[in-house]
Amino acid sequence: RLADLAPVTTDSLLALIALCNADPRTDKIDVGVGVYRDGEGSTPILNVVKDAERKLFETQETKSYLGMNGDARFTELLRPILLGEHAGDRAIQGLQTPGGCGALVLAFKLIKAANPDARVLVGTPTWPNHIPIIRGVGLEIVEYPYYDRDGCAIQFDAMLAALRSARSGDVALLHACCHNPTGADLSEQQWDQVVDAVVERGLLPMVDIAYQGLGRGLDEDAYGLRKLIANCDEVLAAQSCDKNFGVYRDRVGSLWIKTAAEESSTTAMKTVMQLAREMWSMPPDHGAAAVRIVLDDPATAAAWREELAGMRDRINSLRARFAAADPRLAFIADQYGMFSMLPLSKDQVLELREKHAIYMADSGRFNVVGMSDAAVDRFVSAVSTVLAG
Ligand code: PLP
Ligand code: TYF
Repeated sequence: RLADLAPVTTDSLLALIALCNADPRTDKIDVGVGVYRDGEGSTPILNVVKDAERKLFETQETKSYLGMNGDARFTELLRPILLGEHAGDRAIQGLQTPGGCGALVLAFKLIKAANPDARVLVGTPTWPNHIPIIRGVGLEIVEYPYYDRDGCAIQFDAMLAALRSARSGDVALLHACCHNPTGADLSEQQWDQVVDAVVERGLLPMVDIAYQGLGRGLDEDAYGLRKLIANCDEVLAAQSCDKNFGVYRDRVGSLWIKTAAEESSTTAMKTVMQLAREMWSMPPDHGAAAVRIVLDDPATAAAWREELAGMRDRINSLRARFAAADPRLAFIADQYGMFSMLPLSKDQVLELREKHAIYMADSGRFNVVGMSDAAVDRFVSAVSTVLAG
């Protein structure tokens, strides 16, 4: 019976939003969930997106069905942004999905359909949502060491050794940039070695790219993905526009598949559409339509790149500010994207919550761009106090 269902552990990041909302203290700081906040501490809609939505409202003539791959022009316009020099390769095909999450589920379902015995190699730590998504699809997970939180460093040799000892056909889940939850990204040189290991072992690379443009830049953040594409016959990429267009709740993303030939990619695409049909049939239109309108005009596309650079610059300037404020936070300046991980015990995280009204994940992960400019000093001083205690 439904009444006999076992209790579930909820998404701890989403639970943290509710916990912080319920705190009556007016100076509370929410550095839990990953949304960009500006100097005033709010998450505004990008100007280009607001304008595109107005245009959409005024010009859209129908809401009849688009078809299973969603807005094909949206994926076509994303192609050069994501793929760079590989944009013309028709053995790489993409389709619109409900957010990066939709792309991840589809990708793992596709893997399960092609090779039910494939194991997924997942760096530790990774984005907590990866685990239930992979398990939900029924694939086995094998962890590889990625980041030593207390040493504030990537465990690169151990990572490489783990990839080199994997089974041919295993899947290597890799974060393209702005690693969530650590902010610790591979250097280009390290990417080159990872690509070599993936090729040598015959692994299937599965790239999660949810923050393109928020780290070093649009092209720089796609370095690893493009290098994999250049060297591997088969590559999967789950892409999200939710962060770099600030359209989180509209659920905008895409899945990209490369196989050795256009024909087999088309078959893989058809398989993926069949899988989508079993879940949501077609992705929601609104957010992707707004993104398409922005990218379809060179002037608004350039304006988006500027707004994106503004978000990136704010992230990096806050990183520099944390690093300058306390030598124990110096590592934050060498990392990218919205997150870094503080070497705090769970008790220290709770102390920040209870004594200082600062809400971060139990893991010590915090959103570096989660607070207003005015709150930075209070945040740093609370963290320094707790670290010293
Ligand atoms: N992958 C990573 C690493 C993320 O941090 C996120 C964040 O939401 C996603 C995928 C999914 O993105 P979306 O919100 O578009 O589903
Ligand atoms: O890690 C984060 O905070 C973002 C947002 O189920 C997020 O990626 C968190 C949980 C979730 C979906 C998105």
